[in-house]
Amino acid sequence: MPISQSQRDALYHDGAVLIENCLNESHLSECYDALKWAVANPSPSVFRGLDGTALQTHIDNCNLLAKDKLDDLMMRLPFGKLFQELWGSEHVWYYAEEIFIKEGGKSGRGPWHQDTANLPWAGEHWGNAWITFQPIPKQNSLEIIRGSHHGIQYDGASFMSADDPTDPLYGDGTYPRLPHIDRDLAENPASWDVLSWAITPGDVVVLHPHSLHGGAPVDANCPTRHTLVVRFFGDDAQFRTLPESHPRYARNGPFFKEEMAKLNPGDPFRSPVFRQLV
Ligand SMILES: O=C(O)CCC(=O)C(=O)O
Repeated sequence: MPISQSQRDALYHDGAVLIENCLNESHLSECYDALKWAVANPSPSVFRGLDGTALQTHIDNCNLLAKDKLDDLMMRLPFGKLFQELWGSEHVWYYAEEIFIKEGGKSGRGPWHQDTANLPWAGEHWGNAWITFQPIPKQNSLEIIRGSHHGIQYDGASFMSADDPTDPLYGDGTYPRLPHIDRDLAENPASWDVLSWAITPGDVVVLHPHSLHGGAPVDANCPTRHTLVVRFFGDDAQFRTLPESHPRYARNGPFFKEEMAKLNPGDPFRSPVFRQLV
Protein backbone atom coordinates (compact mmCIF):
# COMPACT_ATOMS: atom_id res chain seq x y z
CA MET A 1 0.00 0.00 0.00
CA PRO A 2 1.97 3.03 -1.20
CA ILE A 3 1.83 5.99 1.15
CA SER A 4 1.86 9.43 -0.47
CA GLN A 5 3.77 12.49 0.68
CA SER A 6 0.43 14.23 1.27
CA GLN A 7 -0.59 11.46 3.71
CA ARG A 8 2.74 11.81 5.56
CA ASP A 9 2.29 15.58 5.67
CA ALA A 10 -1.31 15.25 6.88
CA LEU A 11 -0.31 13.00 9.77
CA TYR A 12 2.58 15.26 10.73
CA HIS A 13 0.68 18.56 10.51
CA ASP A 14 -2.91 17.54 11.35
CA GLY A 15 -2.19 14.65 13.72
CA ALA A 16 -4.52 12.32 11.82
CA VAL A 17 -5.04 10.86 8.36
CA LEU A 18 -7.48 8.43 6.75
CA ILE A 19 -5.84 5.41 5.11
CA GLU A 20 -8.45 4.06 2.69
CA ASN A 21 -8.49 0.31 1.93
CA CYS A 22 -5.77 -0.30 4.49
CA LEU A 23 -7.09 -3.72 5.56
CA ASN A 24 -8.34 -6.49 3.27
CA GLU A 25 -11.22 -8.88 4.08
CA SER A 26 -8.98 -11.42 5.74
CA HIS A 27 -7.28 -8.76 7.93
CA LEU A 28 -10.68 -7.39 8.88
CA SER A 29 -12.08 -10.77 9.76
CA GLU A 30 -9.05 -11.58 11.95
CA CYS A 31 -9.37 -8.21 13.67
CA TYR A 32 -13.11 -8.64 14.22
CA ASP A 33 -12.53 -12.12 15.70
CA ALA A 34 -9.98 -10.56 18.07
CA LEU A 35 -12.47 -7.87 19.11
CA LYS A 36 -15.24 -10.42 19.72
CA TRP A 37 -12.84 -12.57 21.73
CA ALA A 38 -11.90 -9.55 23.85
CA VAL A 39 -15.58 -8.74 24.50
CA ALA A 40 -16.18 -12.34 25.61
CA ASN A 41 -13.00 -12.33 27.74
CA PRO A 42 -12.85 -8.87 29.35
CA SER A 43 -9.86 -7.72 31.35
CA PRO A 44 -10.25 -7.25 35.13
CA SER A 45 -10.24 -3.47 34.52
CA VAL A 46 -12.94 -3.39 31.82
CA PHE A 47 -14.51 0.08 32.04
CA ARG A 48 -17.89 0.35 33.75
CA GLY A 49 -17.82 4.02 34.76
CA LEU A 50 -20.58 5.18 32.40
CA ASP A 51 -22.83 2.11 32.57
CA GLY A 52 -26.47 3.10 32.94
CA THR A 53 -25.81 6.63 31.62
CA ALA A 54 -26.38 8.14 28.18
CA LEU A 55 -22.71 7.54 27.39
CA GLN A 56 -22.70 3.78 28.08
CA THR A 57 -19.90 2.21 26.04
CA HIS A 58 -18.01 -1.03 26.52
CA ILE A 59 -14.37 0.09 26.76
CA ASP A 60 -11.50 -2.23 27.56
CA ASN A 61 -7.94 -0.94 27.39
CA CYS A 62 -4.87 -3.18 27.13
CA ASN A 63 -6.41 -6.53 27.98
CA LEU A 64 -3.42 -8.68 28.88
CA LEU A 65 -5.52 -11.82 28.34
CA ALA A 66 -5.46 -10.92 24.64
CA LYS A 67 -1.79 -9.89 24.46
CA ASP A 68 -0.24 -12.99 22.88
CA LYS A 69 -3.03 -13.30 20.30
CA LEU A 70 -2.79 -9.63 19.34
CA ASP A 71 1.01 -9.55 19.27
CA ASP A 72 0.88 -12.45 16.78
CA LEU A 73 -1.93 -10.88 14.78
CA MET A 74 0.07 -7.65 14.36
CA MET A 75 2.74 -9.63 12.48
CA ARG A 76 0.09 -10.45 9.82
CA LEU A 77 -1.33 -6.92 9.45
CA PRO A 78 0.21 -4.13 7.36
CA PHE A 79 0.84 -1.71 10.26
CA GLY A 80 4.60 -2.22 10.64
CA LYS A 81 5.24 -1.13 7.06
CA LEU A 82 2.49 1.49 7.16
CA PHE A 83 3.93 3.34 10.16
CA GLN A 84 7.50 2.91 8.89
CA GLU A 85 6.43 4.82 5.77
CA LEU A 86 4.16 7.32 7.47
CA TRP A 87 6.78 8.30 10.04
CA GLY A 88 10.01 7.54 8.20
CA SER A 89 10.96 5.38 11.21
CA GLU A 90 13.40 2.51 10.82
CA HIS A 91 11.64 0.45 13.51
CA VAL A 92 8.02 0.04 14.55
CA TRP A 93 6.73 -1.65 17.71
CA TYR A 94 3.24 -2.66 18.75
CA TYR A 95 2.07 -1.33 22.13
CA ALA A 96 -1.45 -2.70 22.84
CA GLU A 97 -5.13 -2.40 21.95
CA GLU A 98 -8.31 -0.76 23.20
CA ILE A 99 -11.87 -1.65 22.22
CA PHE A 100 -14.94 0.59 22.07
CA ILE A 101 -18.39 -0.98 21.62
CA LYS A 102 -21.39 1.30 21.12
CA GLU A 103 -24.73 -0.43 20.52
CA GLY A 104 -28.46 0.25 20.47
CA GLY A 105 -28.18 3.66 18.75
CA LYS A 106 -28.16 5.50 22.06
CA SER A 107 -24.62 5.94 23.30
CA GLY A 108 -23.63 9.60 23.27
CA ARG A 109 -20.25 11.05 22.31
CA GLY A 110 -17.18 9.89 24.17
CA PRO A 111 -15.44 12.66 26.13
CA TRP A 112 -12.75 14.54 24.22
CA HIS A 113 -9.34 13.56 25.54
CA GLN A 114 -5.66 12.96 24.77
CA ASP A 115 -4.38 9.43 25.38
CA THR A 116 -1.13 10.96 26.63
CA ALA A 117 -2.96 12.22 29.73
CA ASN A 118 -2.87 8.70 31.12
CA LEU A 119 -0.13 7.02 29.11
CA PRO A 120 3.53 7.92 29.79
CA TRP A 121 4.45 8.83 26.23
CA ALA A 122 6.34 11.58 24.44
CA GLY A 123 7.64 11.98 20.88
CA GLU A 124 6.41 12.15 17.31
CA HIS A 125 6.29 8.43 16.54
CA TRP A 126 3.11 7.33 18.25
CA GLY A 127 0.06 6.16 16.33
CA ASN A 128 -3.40 4.79 16.99
CA ALA A 129 -4.96 2.77 14.17
CA TRP A 130 -8.74 3.14 14.58
CA ILE A 131 -10.52 0.21 12.93
CA THR A 132 -14.30 -0.17 12.69
CA PHE A 133 -16.24 -3.11 11.35
CA GLN A 134 -19.43 -1.27 10.32
CA PRO A 135 -19.77 1.48 7.71
CA ILE A 136 -19.73 4.70 9.73
CA PRO A 137 -21.12 8.04 8.49
CA LYS A 138 -18.91 11.06 9.13
CA GLN A 139 -21.27 12.37 11.83
CA ASN A 140 -20.85 9.16 13.88
CA SER A 141 -17.12 8.74 13.36
CA LEU A 142 -14.01 9.51 15.37
CA GLU A 143 -13.38 13.27 15.68
CA ILE A 144 -9.96 14.84 16.03
CA ILE A 145 -8.93 18.44 16.65
CA ARG A 146 -6.55 19.27 13.84
CA GLY A 147 -2.99 20.00 14.98
CA SER A 148 -3.67 19.43 18.69
CA HIS A 149 -1.03 16.67 18.83
CA HIS A 150 1.58 19.46 18.76
CA GLY A 151 -0.28 21.48 21.39
CA ILE A 152 -0.36 21.49 25.17
CA GLN A 153 -1.10 18.55 27.41
CA TYR A 154 -4.47 18.92 29.11
CA ASP A 155 -5.62 17.02 32.16
CA GLY A 156 -7.36 13.79 31.21
CA ALA A 157 -11.10 13.16 31.16
CA SER A 158 -12.17 11.01 34.08
CA PHE A 159 -14.85 9.36 31.87
CA MET A 160 -16.86 9.21 35.10
CA SER A 161 -19.32 12.06 34.52
CA ALA A 162 -22.02 11.89 31.87
CA ASP A 163 -22.81 15.55 32.65
CA ASP A 164 -19.34 17.04 32.42
CA PRO A 165 -16.95 15.58 29.83
CA THR A 166 -14.15 17.78 31.22
CA ASP A 167 -14.34 16.18 34.69
CA PRO A 168 -10.58 15.84 35.31
CA LEU A 169 -8.58 12.68 35.71
CA TYR A 170 -6.06 14.25 38.13
CA GLY A 171 -7.44 17.67 39.05
CA ASP A 172 -4.16 18.37 40.86
CA GLY A 173 -3.11 21.41 38.82
CA THR A 174 -0.36 19.64 36.86
CA TYR A 175 -2.21 20.11 33.58
CA PRO A 176 -4.95 22.61 32.63
CA ARG A 177 -8.50 21.28 32.64
CA LEU A 178 -9.83 20.13 29.28
CA PRO A 179 -11.73 22.78 27.31
CA HIS A 180 -15.48 22.12 26.91
CA ILE A 181 -15.20 21.46 23.17
CA ASP A 182 -18.81 20.33 22.68
CA ARG A 183 -20.16 23.47 24.33
CA ASP A 184 -17.79 25.68 22.34
CA LEU A 185 -18.82 23.98 19.10
CA ALA A 186 -22.53 24.31 19.92
CA GLU A 187 -22.02 28.06 20.42
CA ASN A 188 -19.70 28.52 17.44
CA PRO A 189 -19.12 25.65 14.99
CA ALA A 190 -15.89 27.32 13.86
CA SER A 191 -14.42 27.44 17.38
CA TRP A 192 -12.46 24.20 16.91
CA ASP A 193 -11.09 22.69 13.70
CA VAL A 194 -12.58 19.17 13.77
CA LEU A 195 -11.42 16.42 11.44
CA SER A 196 -13.47 13.27 10.79
CA TRP A 197 -14.15 10.86 7.99
CA ALA A 198 -16.91 8.49 6.88
CA ILE A 199 -15.58 4.95 7.11
CA THR A 200 -15.99 1.99 4.79
CA PRO A 201 -14.75 -1.16 6.57
CA GLY A 202 -11.11 -1.62 5.57
CA ASP A 203 -10.40 2.11 5.99
CA VAL A 204 -8.31 3.00 9.04
CA VAL A 205 -8.02 6.36 10.79
CA VAL A 206 -4.45 6.88 11.98
CA LEU A 207 -4.02 9.50 14.69
CA HIS A 208 -1.32 10.70 17.03
CA PRO A 209 -2.57 9.85 20.55
CA HIS A 210 -1.65 13.30 21.90
CA SER A 211 -4.39 14.68 19.58
CA LEU A 212 -7.59 15.80 21.25
CA HIS A 213 -10.08 13.21 20.02
CA GLY A 214 -13.39 11.62 20.88
CA GLY A 215 -15.94 9.27 19.34
CA ALA A 216 -19.12 10.91 18.03
CA PRO A 217 -22.44 9.41 19.20
CA VAL A 218 -24.22 6.52 17.54
CA ASP A 219 -27.85 7.13 16.50
CA ALA A 220 -30.84 5.51 14.81
CA ASN A 221 -29.12 5.71 11.41
CA CYS A 222 -25.86 4.21 12.74
CA PRO A 223 -26.86 2.27 15.87
CA THR A 224 -23.78 0.06 16.21
CA ARG A 225 -20.07 0.81 16.20
CA HIS A 226 -17.55 -1.86 17.08
CA THR A 227 -14.05 -0.38 17.13
CA LEU A 228 -10.64 -1.91 17.67
CA VAL A 229 -7.84 0.58 18.31
CA VAL A 230 -4.29 -0.70 18.05
CA ARG A 231 -1.38 1.49 19.16
CA PHE A 232 2.16 1.64 17.78
CA PHE A 233 5.40 3.52 18.33
CA GLY A 234 8.62 4.10 16.41
CA ASP A 235 12.15 5.42 16.79
CA ASP A 236 11.10 8.89 18.01
CA ALA A 237 9.17 7.72 21.08
CA GLN A 238 10.21 8.51 24.64
CA PHE A 239 9.07 7.71 28.15
CA ARG A 240 7.67 10.58 30.22
CA THR A 241 6.39 10.44 33.77
CA LEU A 242 2.78 11.06 34.74
CA PRO A 243 1.49 12.97 37.80
CA GLU A 244 1.84 11.11 41.10
CA SER A 245 -1.55 12.21 42.44
CA HIS A 246 -3.65 9.39 41.00
CA PRO A 247 -2.53 5.98 42.29
CA ARG A 248 -3.58 4.15 39.11
CA TYR A 249 -1.42 6.35 36.85
CA ALA A 250 1.35 7.55 39.19
CA ARG A 251 4.62 8.00 37.26
CA ASN A 252 4.34 4.89 35.08
CA GLY A 253 0.77 4.84 33.78
CA PRO A 254 -1.69 1.99 34.24
CA PHE A 255 -0.05 -0.69 32.06
CA PHE A 256 3.31 -2.52 31.96
CA LYS A 257 4.16 -0.84 35.26
CA GLU A 258 7.25 -2.93 36.01
CA GLU A 259 8.73 -2.24 32.60
CA MET A 260 7.92 1.48 32.82
CA ALA A 261 9.51 1.72 36.26
CA LYS A 262 12.86 0.89 34.60
CA LEU A 263 12.67 3.95 32.32
CA ASN A 264 13.68 7.52 33.14
CA PRO A 265 12.10 10.66 31.67
CA GLY A 266 13.36 11.17 28.11
CA ASP A 267 14.60 7.60 27.70
CA PRO A 268 13.79 5.98 24.37
CA PHE A 269 10.52 4.10 24.84
CA ARG A 270 11.82 0.55 24.53
CA SER A 271 11.10 -2.71 26.33
CA PRO A 272 11.23 -6.35 25.36
CA VAL A 273 7.59 -6.59 26.40
CA PHE A 274 6.57 -4.82 23.16
CA ARG A 275 6.57 -6.79 19.92
CA GLN A 276 8.85 -5.33 17.25
CA LEU A 277 7.11 -5.42 13.86
CA VAL A 278 9.92 -4.04 11.69
O1 LIG B 1 -13.73 5.13 19.40
C1 LIG B 1 -13.94 5.94 20.31
O2 LIG B 1 -15.07 6.23 20.70
C2 LIG B 1 -12.77 6.63 20.97
C3 LIG B 1 -11.44 6.23 20.42
C4 LIG B 1 -10.29 6.64 21.24
O3 LIG B 1 -10.41 7.29 22.25
C5 LIG B 1 -8.94 6.25 20.82
O4 LIG B 1 -8.74 5.79 19.69
O5 LIG B 1 -8.01 6.43 21.64
